[in-house]
Amino acid sequence: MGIVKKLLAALAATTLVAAQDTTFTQEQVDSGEALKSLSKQALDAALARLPESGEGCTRENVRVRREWRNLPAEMRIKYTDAMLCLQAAESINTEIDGAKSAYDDFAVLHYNLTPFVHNSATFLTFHRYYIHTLEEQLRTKCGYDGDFPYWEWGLDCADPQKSPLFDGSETSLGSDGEPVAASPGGGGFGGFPGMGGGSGGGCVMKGPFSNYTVNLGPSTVAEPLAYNPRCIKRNLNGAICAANASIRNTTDVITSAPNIELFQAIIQGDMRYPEARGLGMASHGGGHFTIGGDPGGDFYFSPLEPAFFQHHGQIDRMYFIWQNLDWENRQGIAGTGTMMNQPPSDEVKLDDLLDLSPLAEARPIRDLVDTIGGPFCFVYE
Ligand SMILES: *[C@@H]1O[C@H](CO)[C@@H](O)[C@H](O)[C@H]1NC(C)=O
Ligand SMILES: *[C@@H]1O[C@H](CO)[C@@H](O)[C@H](O)[C@H]1NC(C)=O
Ligand SMILES: *[C@@H]1O[C@H](CO)[C@@H](O)[C@H](O)[C@H]1NC(C)=O
Ligand SMILES: [Cu+2]
Repeated sequence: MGIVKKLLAALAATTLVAAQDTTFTQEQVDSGEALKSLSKQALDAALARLPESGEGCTRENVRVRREWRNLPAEMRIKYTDAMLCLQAAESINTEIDGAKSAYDDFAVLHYNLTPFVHNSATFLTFHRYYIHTLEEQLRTKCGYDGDFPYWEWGLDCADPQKSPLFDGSETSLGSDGEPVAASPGGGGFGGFPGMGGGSGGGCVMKGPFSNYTVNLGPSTVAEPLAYNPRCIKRNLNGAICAANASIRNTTDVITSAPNIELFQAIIQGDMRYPEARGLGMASHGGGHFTIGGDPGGDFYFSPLEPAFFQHHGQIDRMYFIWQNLDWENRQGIAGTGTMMNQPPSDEVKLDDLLDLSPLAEARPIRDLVDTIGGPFCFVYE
């Protein structure tokens, strides 16, 4: 080996070592360079656990989830077309008045499980399995053959209305809601008093979902599952995004959480933990209330907002990155089966079942902790 080649090899080796580093300067964090590095390290680590080819999930057939703006325009249109198709497909909840479509069935399931799958042991695995189930229906019922998109909120905090997700173009998920006077901060589920209002509040004006009818909810009415047709409202809020869903915030959650108990606490702002108590809505609520509106701001019915699945894609991506930065030690779960352990319930174990019937089969949670194991075969770019 020539001296130059030797030098280059030595350089490559040091770069590799440096790449495993999770300490960054503030500038690297705020520019997104740090998150890019963490994301790449996690992706490489996940791929390294896969066989090159053969049976099951491999490096050849693994699906790659991408940020919305990294999907080609025609793939984004295919995606929203498939969502519209699901919103027109038949419901299997024939006994439930408000469930008119296969898409509504997802809202019914989320409504029923909300008290058990938020601030509990199953928050991350439930939403992982839930999004995957929607993705499968988009493929099997509606012919979607593209990549599943997530939303990196932090790219859009400065001006959510100009976001490729919400600019109202045919390649977006539709526009902001029509501006209404004194729109309550956060909108939807109770609102959040004292918080600055968003820029919309009324019906979504333009884009693929401007004709979409929300069929059930909100959770604040006497019969939340009754048929209650209405427009989809949005109330985009860049201030909430900047306060809790910025690139820095996302990066900090990933680098600061030492174990699953604190990771899930910090990502949700679980008040029981001193480390999370000051975070308000934290990443999870921050992303939700950057969209806001009805049903987007409704704790129980937010999946009726199409962007829910890109928002929760980002939550799942954070989980994926965090796990794969230290895979050996990050396959566990923590907590009980009820929200904030109210009412008190048993510690959830990896062998316990997570039941998504009638939409997907009950699975041991053990099968759901790895995006390239059990029913899953995907990674995040
Ligand atoms: C919504 O419906 C109107 C009236 O039927 C139609 O002109 C318009 O193209 C539709 N918009 C979308 C985005 O589907
Ligand atoms: C989120 O990040 C912004 C800067 O992007 C910072 O001002 C804010 O304090 C952070 N919020 C939290 C909860 O750390
Ligand atoms: C955002 O995070 C801050 C802590 O920096 C917290 O005080 C505030 O309540 C959060 N805001 C929202 C809207 O959740
Ligand atoms: Cu949820």
